[in-house]
Amino acid sequence: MRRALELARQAWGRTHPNPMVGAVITEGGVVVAEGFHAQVGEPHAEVMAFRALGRRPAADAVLHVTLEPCCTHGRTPPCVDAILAAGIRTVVVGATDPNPTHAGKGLAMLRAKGVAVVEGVLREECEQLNLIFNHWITTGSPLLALKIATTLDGKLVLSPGEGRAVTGAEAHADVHRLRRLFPAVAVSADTALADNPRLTARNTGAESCGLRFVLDRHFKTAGRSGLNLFQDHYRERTIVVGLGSSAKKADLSWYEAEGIKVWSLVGDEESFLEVWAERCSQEKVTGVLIEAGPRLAASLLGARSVHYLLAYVAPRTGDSASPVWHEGVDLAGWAMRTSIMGQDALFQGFLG
Ligand code: AOF
Ligand code: ZN
Repeated sequence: MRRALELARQAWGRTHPNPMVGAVITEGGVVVAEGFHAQVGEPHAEVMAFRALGRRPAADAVLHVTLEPCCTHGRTPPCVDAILAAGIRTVVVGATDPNPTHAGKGLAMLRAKGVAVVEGVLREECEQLNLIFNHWITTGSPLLALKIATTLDGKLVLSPGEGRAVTGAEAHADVHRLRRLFPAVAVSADTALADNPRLTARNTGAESCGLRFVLDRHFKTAGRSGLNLFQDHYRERTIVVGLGSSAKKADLSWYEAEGIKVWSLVGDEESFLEVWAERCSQEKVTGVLIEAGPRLAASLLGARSVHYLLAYVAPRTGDSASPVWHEGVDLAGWAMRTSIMGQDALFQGFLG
């Protein structure tokens, strides 16, 4: 199952709206074939493994798959049929498919045909792998994930002159991994203007870029042709989202002339994020990673408008004094060791 998970991850961020799935066939405990689901419309992981095997499986062959095999005709035929046709008698499964049209039915069908089914192997990892799919397929709306990087004293901004990055190299790489995973990334207009981000994934491998939302209620990015989001070679993936009621004609025609997409929403300040999420649902955007600055983060958390939180915490202090810390203390320079203890992060080390 570990190997099947590795295989599934080879399609990291490329299977939307489908899940990532990996499959391994063993005979006598030895791996004889592997497969994974590469992208929507392509064969499922199980079928890829059967193809890789290229012959009838041995009588003792076991299929290991990270997600329950499907039992309905979607864009591709049911995997349960392929498994039965191949004569596989034992199937080991990681997670149950949360898709309501499957949701345990595939497992029941296999058992009804006398196939031995072992479920829940590395279940947590197999479920976590598809957190976007799991939300999308059960709600029909995008998983809104908020990413924040704060200092130990909860600030999102460092003291002037300390540079922009709050967290270190590993956390930074992790954010790029997430950008690769999510079909879309969002920032506020304030962040777009202040940081001029690119929002592409580029830490390892080839650069990739999903949809890039600029949450800009009053279209204040109009005319800012110097922004990377408006001028790099992924600019057709940038969408400026604002309120139609506060849109000036001149502003909207500027975006149009520049060839930048605009979603001019019907709503008000209060319903803005909700209406945006609804539009995402219509456009089949299954998940959005929101890289928020202080104001957007506070409003999203306050209104509980996001489903998932990624909070990176750095061992240093922010731009103003806290009850405990002076501003601008950098513990990272003091050889801190970080450990995760249940839900808490521990920073320990000698203060140099
Ligand atoms: C599997 N193996 O590798 C995947 C599964 O439209 P389709 O035919 O691609 O079916 C999509 C649904 O099938 C998807 O919503 C999910 O429930 C399941 N995905 N199932 O047995 C796979 N990708
Ligand atoms: Zn399938």
